[in-house]
Amino acid sequence: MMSIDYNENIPNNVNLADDRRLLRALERWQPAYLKWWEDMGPVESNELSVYLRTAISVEKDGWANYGLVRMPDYRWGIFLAPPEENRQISFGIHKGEAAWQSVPGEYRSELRRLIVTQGDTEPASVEQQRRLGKTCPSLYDLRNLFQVNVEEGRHLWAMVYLLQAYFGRDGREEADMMLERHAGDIDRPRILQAFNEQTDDWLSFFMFTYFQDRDGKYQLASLAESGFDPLSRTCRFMLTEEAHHMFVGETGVMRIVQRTCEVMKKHDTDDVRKFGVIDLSTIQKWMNFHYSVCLDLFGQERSTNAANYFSMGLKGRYQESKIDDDHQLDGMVYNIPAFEDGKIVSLEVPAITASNERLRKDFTKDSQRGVDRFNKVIRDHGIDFKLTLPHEVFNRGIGAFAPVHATPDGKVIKAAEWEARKGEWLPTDADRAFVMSLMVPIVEPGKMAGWIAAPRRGIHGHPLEYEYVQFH
Ligand code: BYC
Ligand code: FE
Ligand code: FE
Repeated sequence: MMSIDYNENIPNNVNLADDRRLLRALERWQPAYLKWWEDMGPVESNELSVYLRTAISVEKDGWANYGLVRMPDYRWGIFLAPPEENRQISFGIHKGEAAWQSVPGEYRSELRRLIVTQGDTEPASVEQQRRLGKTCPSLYDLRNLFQVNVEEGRHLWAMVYLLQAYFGRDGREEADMMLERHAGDIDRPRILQAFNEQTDDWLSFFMFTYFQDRDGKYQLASLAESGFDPLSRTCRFMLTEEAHHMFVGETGVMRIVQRTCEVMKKHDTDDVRKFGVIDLSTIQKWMNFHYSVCLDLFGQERSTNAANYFSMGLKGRYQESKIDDDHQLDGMVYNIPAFEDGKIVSLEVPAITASNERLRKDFTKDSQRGVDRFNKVIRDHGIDFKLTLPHEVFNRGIGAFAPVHATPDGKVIKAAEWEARKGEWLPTDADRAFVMSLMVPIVEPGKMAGWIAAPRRGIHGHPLEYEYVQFH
């Protein structure tokens, strides 16, 4: 029998070599993962060599490792941020106690559920993006797509490590199921709805990495506060990768806006589809869709699950330690939006039940910052148009507004008007067909598709003309 040296194949800083039980579990899981990558990962990518960044350590220069890699040979590893000495639980009823180094028995199922939900999103995103490589706007973008994909694959490894190392048999079963649910599968869909949506064009990809990976940032940051120390350390390292995903999203949307504005100025019109670029109102529709779908990812405004996660010390608030309060929320209140008697109202509820809503607000503030930068590009071209995040009541599937129809500026409307007008606000089949019509692959080094501006600079000091992906 061929045995694989996992110390070679799975770079790690968790002493895998000393834990034979865990090694065997990962040994069983790895071929299934690779099979999943082949079946459900980036289509026809196995023979490509991609200029990838690989984490080789958690130290500052651990990211300095760049090189051409065949993606199936990517060294998916297990990295935890270095332990913080004498770390204490910083919130909830166990505040001040030593952080847990093993699973607290009484919270086992809640903890497992959080890890499974987090883990499920990672391969889901790879599945959603799997066809994009066929229509890349440039080699630079193709490389960035694949960089994001391999890192999401690694995030799955990170959660699978936690399940297999700390949850025994049911953890191993959950690890297997991560590869059995699939994005958009009717019978076995991914857990959260946004991870079942289609991401077939590059405008969707950039909106996804702008908004949906930002949900990732906020959820991971909350889990990084966890009293379960291995989860905290895992998430802290994952966050270093998340920053790049959001960079890809923000600069991607920015470059599309830039190109559209240039063409609008050149031809002095906002009717630019005929020039092969994406008009600003179409970009707005994509934004309306992706932002509203991502708001759903934060769960109900008022949630007993969230209250439990907080009081148990499993999932904190964003930057918990920087918040100036008792970190137990005794007697504290928080205002959440609600829908009562046909009107949007504000309800005061116990703060501990409102942490989903609070995190959603943090996300919205952060999302707005980049939108302001997109609008600056538009303004700098002397164009009178502003991209806006739709109102929180718009197009919601989870929470108080799920049963309500509303316009992007938050006016509640009847179902009939919604049906008649939703095509003004959300991508229609015709819009999707138009955007898809622009998606023709550009694979000549240094060349860009006509609907997107070139990035300011290349990757890791290389010029834009560098062959970031090599075809054999
Ligand atoms: N879709 O009490 P509630 C990322 C369910 S992204 C479907 O409010 P809770 C990434 C809910 O399960 C970050 N169902 O729920 C990004 C519950 O079901 P039960 C992912 C939903 O638990 C890009 C019921 O509705 N990480 O990493 O407070 C690329 C009541 O809801 C949804 C996490 O999400 C939904 N959207 O909040 C790659 C962190 N929302 O109990 C990767 C872990 C709710 O009635 N997850 N439901 O059967 C959590 O913290 C929580 O599960 C949630 C939901 C915040 C998601
Ligand atoms: Fe991720
Ligand atoms: Fe990500």
